[in-house]
Amino acid sequence: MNAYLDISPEVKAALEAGKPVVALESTIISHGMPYPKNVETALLVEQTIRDNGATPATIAVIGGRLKAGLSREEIEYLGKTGRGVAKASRRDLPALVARGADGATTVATTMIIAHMAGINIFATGGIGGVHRGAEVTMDISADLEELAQTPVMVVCAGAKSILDLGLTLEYLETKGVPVIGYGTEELPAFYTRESGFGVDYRVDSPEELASMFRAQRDLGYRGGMLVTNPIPAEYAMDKKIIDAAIEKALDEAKAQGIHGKETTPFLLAKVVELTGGDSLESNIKLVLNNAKVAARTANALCC
Ligand code: PSU
Ligand code: MN
Repeated sequence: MNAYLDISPEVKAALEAGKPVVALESTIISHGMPYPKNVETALLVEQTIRDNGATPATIAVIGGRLKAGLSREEIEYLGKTGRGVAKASRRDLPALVARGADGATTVATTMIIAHMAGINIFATGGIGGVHRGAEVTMDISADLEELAQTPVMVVCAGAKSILDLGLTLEYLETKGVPVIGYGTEELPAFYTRESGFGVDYRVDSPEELASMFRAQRDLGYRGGMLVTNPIPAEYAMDKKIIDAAIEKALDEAKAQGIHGKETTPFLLAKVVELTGGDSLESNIKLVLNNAKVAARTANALCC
């Protein structure tokens, strides 16, 4: 086992017994949602994983240690500190470990640590991708490269249209990452069920997801698989409202010269502010829905 990795007793017991475990990220807690909803949601997501027969392993860096499985206090700390905690993507881990610092893990880093711990499935809200205007800024999330090289299945609700969804799909195609629609042929756009872009394959059951992932492993691929699970219709947002908020958030980011790792957290917070919290409720519901699918797939994968 990696010398920097701490697996919580509960997660360790589950892994040793060959029981299903689902990884969860922590940037969604610190940078993706406001306090206290972020902490409430993180705990509710863990409960949803348990209710669906798997063990949750929320991942973060605490005091330079890579943690798979957090205590309630650690989740509370990340949620309360919010954007005061470093957002840790792949390039940040060496510094955080060497300095004994704390970090909230993005999709990329959560995949890295999950894989180190022997966890092969991970549930979240949305992934990072190719930003709008990336042909000039070259702002492409490290999440996409991680999907190309780390063998973890990521269950999300697609990507927010703060990103260029078409270019994000092109990038994933180039990198050989299968993009699966869960019960849909269309890529979901996080707050809405439709995006106008197709997925590579539609899959309708956790068992079928498990068999595709198994086949990918058996073929000797290095990379992961992206499962996109649409938000339940009753919680989906009005496309016009969310599109207007996203356009406004993008304009403000541009006006304020926001760039680099600040871009995504800035846009996420602005969208919540502009929609008066409606988008936050949708966000919470879709994460819970992804947790359920991931837990069921973890069961199908291991047993
Ligand atoms: N998209 C969301 N919610 C989030 C994120 C993205 O809808 O919380 C977070 C995730 O942790 C994701 C990260 O991995 O932002 C991507 O950041 P960047 O674009 O800087 O790679
Ligand atoms: Mn970026």
